[in-house]
Parts: sequence; C-alpha cells; structure tokens
Amino acid sequence: MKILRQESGMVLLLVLVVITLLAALVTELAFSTLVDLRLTETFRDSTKAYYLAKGGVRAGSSILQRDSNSYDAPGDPAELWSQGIAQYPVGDGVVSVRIIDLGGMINLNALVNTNGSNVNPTVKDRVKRLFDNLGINEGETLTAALIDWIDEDDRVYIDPDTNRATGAEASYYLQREKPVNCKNGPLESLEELQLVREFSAELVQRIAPYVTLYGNDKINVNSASAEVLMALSADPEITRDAAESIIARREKEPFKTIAALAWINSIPGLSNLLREPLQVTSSVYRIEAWAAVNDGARQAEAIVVKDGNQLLYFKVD
Ligand SMILES: [Ca+2]
Ligand SMILES: [Ca+2]
Repeated sequence: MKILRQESGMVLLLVLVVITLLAALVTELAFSTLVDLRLTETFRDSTKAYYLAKGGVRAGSSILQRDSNSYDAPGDPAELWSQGIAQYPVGDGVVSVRIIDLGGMINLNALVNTNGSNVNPTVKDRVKRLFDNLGINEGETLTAALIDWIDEDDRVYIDPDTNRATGAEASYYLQREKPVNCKNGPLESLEELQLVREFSAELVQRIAPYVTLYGNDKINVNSASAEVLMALSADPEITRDAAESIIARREKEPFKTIAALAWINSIPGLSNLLREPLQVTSSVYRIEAWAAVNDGARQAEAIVVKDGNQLLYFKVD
C-alpha cells in the first residue's frame, strides 16, 4: 500500500509540474512570437530558458506546498519534494529542479538577535565549534568578526567566555586598502562574507555546505550533516562516530519527534545533545532550477519559507 501511495503521489507531482511549466511556456510564447523575427536564435533560446527556469522554481514551490506531513527528512520516500526533477522535457527544452532543506544548517544571522543587539550564546558556541571541527584556525576571531559585522553597534564584541575582543568594527573596515562600511545588519549573501575580517573566498567555500542565512536557531536533526551535529553540543562525546550513528538511524526511519531521537540509547553524549534547540521539521528551503533550450541555458534560485509560500530571495542568471 505504501509503495502504491508513493507512486500515485509521484504521478500527481509530475502532473503538477507539467501544468506549472506549461503555464510558464505559454507566457513565454506570447512574448516570443512578437519578437521572433527580430531576435537571434541564441537570444530566443536563452529567453525561453529564462522562462522555463522561472517555471522550474514555481514548480518547486508547488511541490513544497504539497508536503503536509509532520516531519521534513530529505531522502525519505514520503518526502517527494526532496526527489527534485531531473532533465524533464518541456516543449523544445529541458528543466531540472533541486530543493534543498536549509533547516539542518547553522544560521549565521542567528548569532545576533533580530533587534541587532544581543548575541545568542548557543549559536556563538555552535559557530566556533563548526570552525574547530572543520580544522579552521582562529574560530574565536572569525566568530567575533561575524558578530561585529552583524550587530548594530560600533563596539568591538567582548567574548564573555574568554574576555577577549577579537572582532572588528567600522574603524577597521574604513582603514582597509579598499574601505567598506561595517554592515551592522544581517548578512544577505554568502559572497558578502568575504568582506568580513579574516574571511577569504576559500574559507567561505569551505563553510558554505554547513551554514545558511535563514531560519532560526533550531536545527532539523533529519537533515543536519555530521559536521553540524558535532557542532551542536560542547560534549566531546558527540564525535563523528556519534553523529554518523544518528544519520544511520534516520536513514532507516526519519525522526518524527525529538523524543524518537532520545530513544536511541547507544549514543554517548546524546542527553547533552538533546538539551540543544532541535526540531524535526524545516521551514526554509532553497529551490534551484536549470533550464536549457538548444544552446540557451539559464538557472534560477529562490529561498522560500514553506509555510505561506513566502519568497525571501529570487535570482535568475
Ligand atoms: Ca515533510
Ligand atoms: Ca557592529
């Protein structure tokens, strides 16, 4: 019965996708017939791909809206959104869609509360541990620099644990060879991180799979990577082995409640991990869509809040 339900779910999903994409194509065709004679083939293909990629994002958000169960676990057969769409033919093009759950990543903007003044100590420790676990030196300095970049004030942050002020505010950023203003507000893109003191392009690339700029300070235990799980607790017993055991367990069956995580009794340090802010759902997702029509190819990216289908960010390249 379970397999049958999943198959009919899959058919429904594809029908939904086709309807959405055809709607995108109709819009595109109304435009392209007008300009067909005046455009080069390449530009016409690229324009068609543009609308298809946008349609792909719309299809992705429709798929996400269909997810109504009580947990979010990428890779679980019941989580149709996580299967994405690979090379789906539409008209004379193809479109692919990928939906990424951001709830298992550490939200860097949660280092500072939303009014821009108070540091969240739980997230601060988490970010520091992530740097340490990834073998990145000066985790304390990097974390403090991030806090000062995001917090609204101009005072260099003093870490209460070490009593050290290793961050940087306007006076540092304005004296740089290429002066910039200290943001004193939330990060808007991962590229922006390269402006923060001591953050190189390589470092940003290294942390990118584990961090997000959206959501709250809760981590979805159904989608967190081993690196993120290890960064959650100060307990040294939450080793890579312990994190891998949690991942192996959820691959058999996703955690439908946090209590279900507590039932695994073979993991050392689990009781300390359970004191951290955890959840089994995710609210924010990134939708990536690629479309190609002959030689024209475009890609679109959106960040959406599943509840209420709220769009936080959208870009087509
Ligand atoms: Ca779900
Ligand atoms: Ca600041």
